[in-house]
Amino acid sequence: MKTYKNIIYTLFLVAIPFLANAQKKEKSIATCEFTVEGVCEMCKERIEEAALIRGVKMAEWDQPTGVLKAVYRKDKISEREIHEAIAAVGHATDQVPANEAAYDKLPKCCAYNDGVDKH
Ligand SMILES: [Cu+2]
Repeated sequence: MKTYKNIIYTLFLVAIPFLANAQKKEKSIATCEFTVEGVCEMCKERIEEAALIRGVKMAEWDQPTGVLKAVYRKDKISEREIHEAIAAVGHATDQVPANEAAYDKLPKCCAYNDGVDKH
């Protein structure tokens, strides 16, 4: 009977750090929403791919509204870094202007600054 109690006690002690860790992870999850310039399905793929840097769990860009929603670990990265990663591939966000060289390399249908119609 004593052994049994010891086992339970040991399991309990082992479980504490796991639970504490799980809670910490939970707290560090953040979501953000911001506007990203883009036009088409290709933009969507490019933007979402760029947004998925280390620490980003989920990124979804809504084509009609241009709003990007992201879920990320705020203990690993900041929202600003997501903006910068997207701007680096040529898509301006509401905080970071697009990298011009990358923008110039975008396919014509994605050149959101050059008066393309949304399609
Ligand atoms: Cu495009």
